[in-house]
Amino acid sequence: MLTDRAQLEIRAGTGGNGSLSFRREAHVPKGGPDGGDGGRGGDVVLRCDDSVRDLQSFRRRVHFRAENGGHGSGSQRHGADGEALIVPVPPGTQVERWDGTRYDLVRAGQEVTIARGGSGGRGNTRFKSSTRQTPRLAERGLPGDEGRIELHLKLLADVGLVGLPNAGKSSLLARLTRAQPKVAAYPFTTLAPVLGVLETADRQLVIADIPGLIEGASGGAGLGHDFLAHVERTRLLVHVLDLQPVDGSDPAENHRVIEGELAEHDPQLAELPRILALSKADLVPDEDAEAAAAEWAERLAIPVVITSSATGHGLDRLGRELLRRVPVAEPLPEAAGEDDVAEFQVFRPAARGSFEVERTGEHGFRVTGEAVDRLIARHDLANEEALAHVEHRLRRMGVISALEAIGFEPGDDVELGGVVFELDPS
Ligand SMILES: Nc1nc2c(ncn2[C@@H]2O[C@H](COP(=O)(O)OP(=O)(O)OP(=O)(O)O)[C@@H](O)[C@H]2O)c(=O)[nH]1
Ligand SMILES: [Mg+2]
Repeated sequence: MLTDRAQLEIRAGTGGNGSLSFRREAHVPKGGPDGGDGGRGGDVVLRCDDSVRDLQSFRRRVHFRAENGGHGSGSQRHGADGEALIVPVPPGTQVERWDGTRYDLVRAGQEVTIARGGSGGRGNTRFKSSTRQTPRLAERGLPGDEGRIELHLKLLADVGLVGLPNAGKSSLLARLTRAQPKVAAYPFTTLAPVLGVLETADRQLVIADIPGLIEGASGGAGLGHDFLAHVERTRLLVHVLDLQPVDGSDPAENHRVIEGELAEHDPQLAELPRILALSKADLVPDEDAEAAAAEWAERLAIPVVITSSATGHGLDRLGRELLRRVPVAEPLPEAAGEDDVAEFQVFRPAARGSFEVERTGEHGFRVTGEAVDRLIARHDLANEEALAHVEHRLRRMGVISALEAIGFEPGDDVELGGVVFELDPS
């Protein structure tokens, strides 16, 4: 059986810290700064891989973390970039990211960078200037993207077997492919779709055995909606119709019920090409089966195949019809980028430089905004020089004057990036 939903916890690598270091040479008491930059944290990438058929492996493992960037060190050595973590997912996987962005991974080779690694911090070498010969500050690396993603596998089958419960769908799949779905003499034996592959020398056709549909499925009866969602992406349907149902129901009425539910769920399903497979032919006299087939062929003007999973009658012909009528899939176009994959535009955070200031008490203020948060995350505020640098940057960004405009005075408490500290810009 196929697991068709999974939730994963994703975390891209944190960037490495920049290094605070000075050259040491025998004859120079104190050399210039030589701290290298931290490396970038690794990305987490989802890759569509057709050797993966389902989401089963995500039952055992839900945490996926990419490598952190290495820290910078003296002698201007940069930290190594963290390696990306590649997570293979089966074709047909729909992904929803924590921010609501959705991706469709349909064909082998498609990739999506689902979480970007954090950038590395700059080493103190980069802070050297004519007025600052011995910078005693270096940046910290930033955390990478992190969050929960949901995977939803809509089976990517070429052919869907549809019909009422007990019609003989699983039996047909077992005869046409190497799949071994459960078969039993009662309805609702198959509770989740099962895939099988019909193989020939030069082609593979994926066939999905869809659990039995019932009247009202399109309105949600049974597990109707879930099952019908699986049918959506097939390219051909085999309607499996029992020639002589044990419950004594009328095949024509049964046929009408299934077709009605398909059309009700999605009018496009009504447009999919079809083959009618009359099942369990071994249970009725040959001439009755022939007569029924002729009648259906005239009524529907689609191929009608008389089959028996018990004797194997008609199965070769059914296989040939499937191969003939399902078009060969086009190969993945070259250089397919992420743009081909994203169903929706990536959600963009507010402009980088923007921030908001607010008063939280008589001598308390709060500043929020992405750029400010990043600035704070970058620096060790216990380090005097780093703090002075941060204050300088806040002033340049206009944060200090915005604070002053709402009554801030040097020495007041200010919360920046979630940290409260006394701000005394000189
Ligand atoms: N005699 C005979 N019995 C068959 C044939 N095909 C299926 N059956 C029987 O019909 C019953 C139902 O078969 P399944 O293949 O499980 O039917 P299904 O359509 O998958 O049923 P659900 O999974 O419940 O929707 C079983 O008892 C099968 O042995 C056939 O060609 N000849
Ligand atoms: Mg079944």
